[in-house]
Amino acid sequence: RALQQDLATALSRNELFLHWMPQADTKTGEINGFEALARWKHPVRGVVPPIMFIPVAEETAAIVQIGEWVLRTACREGMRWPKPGKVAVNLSPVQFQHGDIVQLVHSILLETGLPAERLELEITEGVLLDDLSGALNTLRRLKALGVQIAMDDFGTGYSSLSYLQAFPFDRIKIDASFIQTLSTSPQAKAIVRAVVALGASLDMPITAEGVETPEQRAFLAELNCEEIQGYLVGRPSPVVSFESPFIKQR
Ligand code: G
Ligand code: G
Ligand code: MN
Ligand code: NA
Repeated sequence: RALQQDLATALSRNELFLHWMPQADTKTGEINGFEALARWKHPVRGVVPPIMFIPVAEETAAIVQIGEWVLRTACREGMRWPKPGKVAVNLSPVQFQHGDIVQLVHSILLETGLPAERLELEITEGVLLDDLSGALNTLRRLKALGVQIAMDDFGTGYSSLSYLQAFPFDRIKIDASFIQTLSTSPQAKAIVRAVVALGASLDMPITAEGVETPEQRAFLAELNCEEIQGYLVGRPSPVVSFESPFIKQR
């Protein structure tokens, strides 16, 4: 059977669940919040990673329902955390084209009781590609709800700089590929340094993704990069823990 057909029934069969990936203050190590990552427990194939099913869901527009489920479930679970951390949720460009994403976010915040300022929506440049003015209008209305908007995967696509000029993002997430080559690539070092400086001048805090080593963290702390995410902070997990791997518990 095709993945596509199975995906159509995945939601009604309760096969989707969330993993959470912690995001920490680079210097103090304090856990600021978690990114929701969709997982699909396929009855035959086992857990299918999102890089395999999100693109399929986007082609069939199943992502609209799946995205709604992720948003609602993330906000609900976030309300039950032991601390009121940031709830970061990925939005697909397709969710911007179908239905009213602003109305959806608004109603899910009301329904779950999650304070708007705890929700951070991560968008990629794909959102801005074919209808820039429409997308900017939607982003402004989302921001008016009080939610935070982050530019995800920064540095990997096309004309990201013009998007930073066009919209006041609350955060920039530097793509993991730059962090993972820091130790071997002087170019990556220069790019990360420049992006962190850019974020500081634009008043957009930076999250570095894919941080795996203490050396990478030290480099980022030196640059005053605000936040880190990656295996060094914690792996994606179904349960959240606010215990920092950097702060000695006593
Ligand atoms: O968890 P993993 O690193 O395998 O996720 C791969 C990518 O899949 C992530 O970088 C993220 O952009 C995307 N992804 C994960 N969950 C969601 C989701 O709920 N919605 C969307 N649109 N993308 C997601
Ligand atoms: O939204 P985005 O596509 O950036 O989702 C982040 C994904 O990147 C997660 O699903 C996770 O699997 C992956 N990732 C995050 N941090 C690390 C890391 O430190 N090392 C590796 N290898 N993968 C990571
Ligand atoms: Mn993301
Ligand atoms: Na990313």
